[in-house]
Amino acid sequence: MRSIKEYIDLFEKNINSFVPAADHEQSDMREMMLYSLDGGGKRVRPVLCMAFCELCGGRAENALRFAAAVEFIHTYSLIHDDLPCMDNDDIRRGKAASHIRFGEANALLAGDALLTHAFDLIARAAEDGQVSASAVVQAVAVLSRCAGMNGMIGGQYIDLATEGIKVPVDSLYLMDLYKTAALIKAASQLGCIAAGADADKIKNAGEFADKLGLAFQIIDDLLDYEDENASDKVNEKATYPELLGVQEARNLADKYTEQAINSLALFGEHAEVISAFADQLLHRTN
Ligand code: GRG
Repeated sequence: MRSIKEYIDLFEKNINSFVPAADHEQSDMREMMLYSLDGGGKRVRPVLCMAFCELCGGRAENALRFAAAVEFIHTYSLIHDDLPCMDNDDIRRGKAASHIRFGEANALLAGDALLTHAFDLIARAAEDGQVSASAVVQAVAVLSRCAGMNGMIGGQYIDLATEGIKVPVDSLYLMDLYKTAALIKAASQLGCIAAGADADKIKNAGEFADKLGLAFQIIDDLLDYEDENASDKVNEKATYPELLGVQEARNLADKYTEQAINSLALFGEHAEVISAFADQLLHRTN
């Protein structure tokens, strides 16, 4: 197993090569896609994808296209999430959001292009012989479900539908399981799939990711809670610190992280790279 930094370095070295060159005059699209992909993200999902691949006996290099596919979908979701019709944020990863830099219509298209190209990347992983054709079919099924109506998009729908409403914690749990944990689950499971892992390992990776995703969203809420200008406040969103108070919310994030780590038992001692990463995300400051 490599270190987290080594996974990030491997990913950063390859990410640009995964953005398609334009066939004709729409070449600005490549720049728009790169602008958002390059923006200093933590690369949580690619790290998990590559680490789970190695944990299941595969090579991180063979999971790179799957890892990029998930990061492309994550990046599209951030571009669309920032649009005025969604969370209406002007800044993303410390720089102008895509729609501020390129205009709303172009931001919408850059997001669409990232989403669509994610599936091209997955298909090409088999063409290059990095993974088997059956792994590609499995990966498409997992990623499209996790990113779609019963995954990330469904969670975003609940998020928008409940703006201004003081929902119970149970609803928040469900919303975050869809909105945030689903894509983290796809990343973890795609790593296992790239390595040709069995159904038990894929299932356990999913259980880990559900809990990690919930803890991740609670920390995201806590970090936002300390930021006066955060869109959650402006949009009157219910969050864990709003509903439970800061300490209770933190305790819950601790509890979910512990549960996530416990669900790695099946993977043996090498899983400690992923446990340490979960712990690092629990204590992050951005
Ligand atoms: C289809 C118009 C349209 C919109 C879809 C799907 C969607 C909008 C939004 C997805 C919901 C979303 C943005 C969830 C937030 C999850 C989350 C905590 C994101 C931040 O992830 P990090 O911290 O970001 O990993 P970095 O910048 O580090 O990559």
